[in-house]
Amino acid sequence: MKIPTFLASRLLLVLALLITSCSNNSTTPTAGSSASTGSSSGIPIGVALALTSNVALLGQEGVAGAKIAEKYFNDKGGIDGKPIKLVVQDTGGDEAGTINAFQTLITQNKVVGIVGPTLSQQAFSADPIAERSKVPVIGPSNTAKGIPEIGDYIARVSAPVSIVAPNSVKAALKINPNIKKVAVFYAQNDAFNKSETEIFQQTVKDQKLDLVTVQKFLTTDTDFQSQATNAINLKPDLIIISGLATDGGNLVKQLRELGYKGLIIGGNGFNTSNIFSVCKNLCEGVLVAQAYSPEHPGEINKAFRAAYVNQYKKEPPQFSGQGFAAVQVFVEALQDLNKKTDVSKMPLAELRTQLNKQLLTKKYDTPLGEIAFTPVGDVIQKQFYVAQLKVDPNGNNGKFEFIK
Ligand code: 1QQ
Repeated sequence: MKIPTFLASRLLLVLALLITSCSNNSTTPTAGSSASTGSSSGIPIGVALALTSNVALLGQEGVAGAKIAEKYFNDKGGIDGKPIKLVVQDTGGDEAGTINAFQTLITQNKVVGIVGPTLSQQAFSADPIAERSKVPVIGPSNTAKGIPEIGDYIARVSAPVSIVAPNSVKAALKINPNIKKVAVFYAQNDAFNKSETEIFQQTVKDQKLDLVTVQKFLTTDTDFQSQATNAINLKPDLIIISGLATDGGNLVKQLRELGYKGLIIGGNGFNTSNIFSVCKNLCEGVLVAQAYSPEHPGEINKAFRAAYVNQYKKEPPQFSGQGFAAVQVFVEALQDLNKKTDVSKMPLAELRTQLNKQLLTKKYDTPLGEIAFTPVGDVIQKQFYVAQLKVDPNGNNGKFEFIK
């Protein structure tokens, strides 16, 4: 069929008008107005953490804490009667998956802010996307140097390696004042582990100890025989490992199997009870510094701990405490904003910007204790702890025992 030219151009015009009216949604989007979340289901807060891959051992604990916070604050009335709704996107263990998760949360789920990602390695590539889109991010477990400095919209509730890591070296020296020779291991393909090992190595020097060797590995490694043998030959009294749960746990196991008897410190990547399934009873005695203690006094930690124990039948781990605190920061900042303007009616872009400003100005009474933020968005926290892994002889049950 031949269409006359004037008709064809009319048709094209109608088509063009149709397309623009569809894409330029005439109402400005507000929090919770997206089709996927729906205003009736609550103000959407994004969670971008690792639910799959080797990093899931760490990421799932963050999600568990965030979900307890969602229920806790909604039971208390949410944002002046309006509930919040967590939108969880799995990042997997790498950067590409994290970028995807961030993009989906920002453009499709239209979240007001993002809790995530799990690793600093992922944060360095995905946070700049949120920064460019002006979406506030709260890192629940990113501890490498330089995270808050990624941009104005990036903050964290996870205290940096420079503050947390030295505590475990001091605890090791208390247990064994005769430590002289120290061997350090780190995963060289991960931003957090590279950052953490710098602090550990500096602490060793500051304590006037002898750093006898620095051994490198990859977070994907399973065989550590050559590095472990190299270190053991130098007869260290203390071994310090910066790795993630699976590689770090396997390294501990192989060091013990090769006969190393001295103290071992694991960095923040060891901070999950999932480590027990990797090194079983050979995890016994490993020291790990903590930014959370289940024993922390105060109502909110009591409620968080009770909810966690009730659901998981064990004490809450640090990453769950931090996941809770990250959601709490968004909720309480939203509550404050809502006193001035109804946040559910605010245009989304404006709400994201206001929320980002608001959250940096407050103090929060969290399960981690009282926290606040520096102007650049780093957490200010007062109390830190050191725990020692305790495993029953058959290696099936383990726990983090806090050192007094
Ligand atoms: C980081 C970390 C990890 C161990 C968190 C799971 O501290 O990547 O910054």
